[in-house]
Amino acid sequence: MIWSFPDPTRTAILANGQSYSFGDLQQASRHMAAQLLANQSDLNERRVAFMVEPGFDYVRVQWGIWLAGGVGVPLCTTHPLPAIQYVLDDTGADVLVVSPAFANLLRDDATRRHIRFIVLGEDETSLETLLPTLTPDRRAMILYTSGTTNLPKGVVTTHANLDAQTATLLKAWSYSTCDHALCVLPLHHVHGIVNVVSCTLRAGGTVEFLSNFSAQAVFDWFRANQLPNRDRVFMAVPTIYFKLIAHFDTLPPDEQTAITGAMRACRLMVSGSAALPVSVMERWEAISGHRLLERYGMTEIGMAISNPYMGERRAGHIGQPLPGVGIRLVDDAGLDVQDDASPGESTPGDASPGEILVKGDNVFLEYWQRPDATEAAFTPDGWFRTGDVAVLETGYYRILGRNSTDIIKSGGYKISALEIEEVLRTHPLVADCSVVGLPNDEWGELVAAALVLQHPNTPLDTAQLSTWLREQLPAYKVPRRFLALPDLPRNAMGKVTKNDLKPMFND
Ligand code: MLC
Ligand code: AMP
Repeated sequence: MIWSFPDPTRTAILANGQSYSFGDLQQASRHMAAQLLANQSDLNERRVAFMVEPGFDYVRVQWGIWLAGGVGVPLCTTHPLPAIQYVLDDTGADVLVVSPAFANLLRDDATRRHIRFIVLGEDETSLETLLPTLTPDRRAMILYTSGTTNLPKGVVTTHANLDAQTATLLKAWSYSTCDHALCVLPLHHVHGIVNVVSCTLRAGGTVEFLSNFSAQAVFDWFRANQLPNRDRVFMAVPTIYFKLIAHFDTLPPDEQTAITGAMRACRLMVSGSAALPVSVMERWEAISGHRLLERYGMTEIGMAISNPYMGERRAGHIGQPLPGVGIRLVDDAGLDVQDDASPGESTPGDASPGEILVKGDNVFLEYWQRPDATEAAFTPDGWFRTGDVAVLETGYYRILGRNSTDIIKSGGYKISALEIEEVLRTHPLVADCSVVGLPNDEWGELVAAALVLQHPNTPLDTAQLSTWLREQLPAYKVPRRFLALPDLPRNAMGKVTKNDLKPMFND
């Protein structure tokens, strides 16, 4: 999944005040590949996990793994150790590459596992070696996603998948060598990896990295001097636009005016990974002069449906299928709810909701070592079941929700309620529990837990419980609301009725 670049002198990456050309990136990636290969001719899809800060190092490691024939497993830089260990166990990674900042966190673990441990800048040599020739059907990457099972699953994409996912976006959103994109997103998910970094670099544009999101730093970036002949591109989740608006509202009027002026020159601003509230879209348009392009995607499929680059960007809607991506809406019986497969021809009033099914070269290969889950995720004729329910309204798809209350989207992260429940049940004070997502303007959904306590008369110390949870779960999975109940609402089959539970948090 490495592309050839006509001009090696062009700037590929800006990070930490340094500038790196495409030539630098290609050479550094080949050195990394040579180091990973050692004396082998091909990594043959061995898994290489890497916990590397966003920037030049991240990309050279990712590309080095691909050049060497390995499968890249990017680790979240903020996850607690148990969450990282789960990914290392599940992938069976036998090489772990880390930035120096993470060496102490992971060195002992790597030693215990007897896996190769490479600390960037410490254990490196500038080697060149013959690189393997890879066929597009080879596995390239595993990303972990939470689903309707209690443990995250590894989504395996091939080089061909990544090629299709990036090629379709390059055309649909007109990426070019003139692009200068800002990356504020985490680099263990497709939004940051594919849409921001891979697409921009494939087009020959420049990616500038912020190590993590800060509203002021984003506005400073818009206001900083423009690179000559460059167009700024910005992509984020709705929570980030919400936070940018909130910060903008605190700034003095002259600063607001300057930011607004700077943002108008931007080529493209995109929102995705969760539903963009119409109020956020409208307010952002007033501030920036840009009508956000909202699109729909998923770890398993990259991007599938998008509002047009040119043409009406309809608020509250995700747009139309991207070129090369097949989309169907089906009912519970698996029958199409659309009479007409060409979306532009539907009329108001004919919309019936259905689950979105997706087919195309963009669709992932498999869940890592979970053949049953992979089989269950596809229809017998090969359509991927997204679990998202949508309607088609005069040529534009609109998401209505998901067919499972066990999946929560918070801050653009997908979270499995079952995973959090499983951890909560191991706490000595918790007899039973149920986790739900509550609607929230800032986060999309807020994680909330209803608890049946072992000792109902002893008050629950939620601060202590949160601290305990944070040692095991990433911060964004830790419930922000707790509610002690004598019992959980259940249906006749004994299953907790989460839709009945949610309003109880308002009482
Ligand atoms: C963090 N906090 C939360 C939270 N996440 N509170 C409630 N709900 C959440 N989900 C709290 C933290 O605990 C902390 O509080 C405070 O907010 C600041 O934490 P932070 O980690 O510094 O937050 P911040 O940097 O502001 O993070 C917000 C964010 C981040 C929006 C930048 O969530 C993010 O990067 N989201 C993007 C995820 C993403 O890339 N998804 C794409 C998936 S791919 P305290 O009390 O601890 O100080 C996909 C497919 C597709 O979906 O279509 O793209
Ligand atoms: P993930 O598994 O983290 O890749 O998240 C994918 C999920 O994010 C999808 O299945 C949708 O539920 C949700 N999603 C992505 N984009 C949008 C959008 N524009 N509107 C609503 N939901 C979205």
